[in-house]
Amino acid sequence: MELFSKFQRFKGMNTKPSHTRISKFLSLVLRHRPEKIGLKLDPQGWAEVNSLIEKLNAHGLMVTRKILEEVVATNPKKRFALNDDQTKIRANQGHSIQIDHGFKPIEPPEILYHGTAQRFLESILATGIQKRNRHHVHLSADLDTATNVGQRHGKVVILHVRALEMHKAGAEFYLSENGVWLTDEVKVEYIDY
Ligand code: HQG
Repeated sequence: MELFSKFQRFKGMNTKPSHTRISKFLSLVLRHRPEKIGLKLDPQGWAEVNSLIEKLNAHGLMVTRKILEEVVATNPKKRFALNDDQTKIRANQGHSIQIDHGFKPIEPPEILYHGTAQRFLESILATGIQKRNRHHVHLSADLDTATNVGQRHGKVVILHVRALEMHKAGAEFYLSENGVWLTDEVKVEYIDY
């Protein structure tokens, strides 16, 4: 048995995928390409848990309900949510497919932060912070989170966004379930750094 599992690892046929691998694949199918495994999302982005597990398994990612619940509960960025009766799952934010998040507009704090790479600075200071491939521009209430987000792209620079002033001038802000502040765009005049 042990030999068999070693052999499987050797062949790259890992029967017990890591939480990170499952999380990355969940991000792909719940945010971007549900059709990759034939999954259907409802207009609010929810998938049936039973159907998701069945389709993940059919595509070679061996996931049980218990493991799925662990991945949702322990995900460091709370990327996924289960509904109240645990029958449905969705990504909290970060979709590229069109879904109705049901986010309610809410007043932001005075300052929000955006971590980005220095190489983007010139372009951002010319055209503002744009949502690019996402549905919203992502902002953080704290510097640590903004730093982590920015570091993904290279040498980090933290931009200070005068969010409350933007809001008073008519911009909508939303707060996702995992604490990410979202808005449509940030114009240059609201950025300090
Ligand atoms: C930059 C992760 C040039 C923008 C994180 C960013 C976050 C511009 C990059 C979430 C620009 C887009 C989002 C302009 C914006 N010119 N560059 N005019 N406007 N940019 O990854 O905010 O792992 O799409 O500064 O934790 O880095 O997905 O956005 O550097 O919450 O759960 O274009 O992604 O969460 O990069 O990160 P991204 P982001 P997940």
